Amino acid sequence: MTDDLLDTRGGRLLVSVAAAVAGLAGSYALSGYTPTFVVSPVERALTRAMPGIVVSTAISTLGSLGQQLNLLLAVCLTGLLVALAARAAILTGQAANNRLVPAVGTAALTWGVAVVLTGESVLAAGPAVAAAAVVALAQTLDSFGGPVAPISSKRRRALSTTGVALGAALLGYAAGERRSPRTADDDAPSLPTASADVADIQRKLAIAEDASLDLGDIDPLVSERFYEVDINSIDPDLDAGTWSLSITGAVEEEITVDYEEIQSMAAENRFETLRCVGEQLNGYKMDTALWTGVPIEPLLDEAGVQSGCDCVMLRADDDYFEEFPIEALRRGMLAYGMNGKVLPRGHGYPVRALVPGHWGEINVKWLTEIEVLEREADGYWERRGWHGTGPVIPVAKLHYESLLDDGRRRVGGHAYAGLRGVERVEVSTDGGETWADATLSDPLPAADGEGRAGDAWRQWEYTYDPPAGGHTLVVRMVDRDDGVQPEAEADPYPNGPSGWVSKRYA
Ligand SMILES: Nc1nc2c(c(=O)[nH]1)N[C@H]1C(S)=C(S)[C@@H](COP(=O)(O)O)O[C@H]1N2
Ligand SMILES: [Mo]
Repeated sequence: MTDDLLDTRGGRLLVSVAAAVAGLAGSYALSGYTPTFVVSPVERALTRAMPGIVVSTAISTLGSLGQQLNLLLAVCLTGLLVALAARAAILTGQAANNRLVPAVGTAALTWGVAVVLTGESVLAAGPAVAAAAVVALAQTLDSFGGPVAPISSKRRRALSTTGVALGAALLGYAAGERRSPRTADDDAPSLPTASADVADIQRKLAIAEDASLDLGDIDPLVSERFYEVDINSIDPDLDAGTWSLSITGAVEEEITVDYEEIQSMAAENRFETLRCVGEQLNGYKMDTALWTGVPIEPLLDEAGVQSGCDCVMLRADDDYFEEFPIEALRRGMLAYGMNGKVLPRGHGYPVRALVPGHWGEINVKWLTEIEVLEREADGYWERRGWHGTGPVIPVAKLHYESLLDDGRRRVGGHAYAGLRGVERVEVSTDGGETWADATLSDPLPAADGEGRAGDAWRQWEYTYDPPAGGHTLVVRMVDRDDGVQPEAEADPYPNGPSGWVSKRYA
């Protein structure tokens, strides 16, 4: 028995794990945070395999933490695959007494693993070379040691190997960060004037700014921090040049349009609010943007819809799919712009669907296919027990409160009712006995400038003298047909949050 690091089980374990860390870093260095990163396919498979009840509970109780745990699990599993590859190569090399096999074998096996996972044969060189380099280094350090080297030198070699793997991880992380497509909405480039009526966008954004109530830190009428909900943590990274959208299934003629064709159609700029069915009643997954895009109806007519169920399935590049009545899609648009910018990656670049008045989940991002169906089918979330394809449940939220110098209290928030439109917001300071009207922001303008936007929220504010002793504040919204926001309380799962937002002041 020699004193080689690789001759002990612990040494082999250490080197295999170090090779795995370097391998993941090597993949990240070349791919960044995109679907060609080796962890991404594993994460997608885990997301898909996760039982519905776990996902639903994770969403409503853990929020995005559940997703981060899933990503962590995917990182560990992918790392395990690379570590096993390295270990197999090391053991084979030792059995064959061949000094080339450990590193070369690690490279070949890791490359294979990466190709099977991502289908990318060139990018697979990243993890392969990085993992093999760590194995080769461990061997090289071993040959410096020699059979009579003291035990401390083995420890030093173990430390060097760990250090190199961590260094590789840091370098890979830095390189990958630079390669990762930007995700902040503000970083998206402005829409080119050829594909957008920039003057109309500027005018509408200015109107929204003027109409916004000044409610401290809460979002104005055009959200500054638009929420994001994705089934995977690693979003698709699509190329508008090769992207296309097909209308398939029960149609007279299947049609396909590309990005350029969509950009050449008559566009419009629409304010529209999205709300996630999985958010809390007074949560923050409800936002509004000015979207630029084209109406979907003419494309449906061109294809000639012949559905047996008057229903349609939208499919996306992240393997997401949602089914709902085609009627709703006829009012929808294909959006490629958001607040005057090119649609950001996190919100569905290059093109997403917007379906007015419905829960966020059918506003499919990274849209690739509109399949007209013969028969009803469940979408991604419906398979997991959610009922989120219908109209949103109206809500008035309470996100702002401040005490004025004169002792009065000022409260405010957003109210949204989908296509019903917010007509009034009422506030009660006695637990719902009596109600007073809040002040509302002016409605946002419709796409064509005539009248109000059909599917946008409004802000409300109310100032009052807090009664002596405690009191309960309740807020509710009234729609354009005098329909009062449902009072019945319900958790987000499965139909979306319902009830009146209230707060007890001692
Ligand atoms: N392709 C795809 N589209 C998607 C999703 C997704 O995970 N993948 N999430 C949906 C959900 S649940 C919501 S609430 C909205 C959120 O849109 P946003 O991330 O732009 O706010 O997108 C919907 N469209
Ligand atoms: Mo959602």
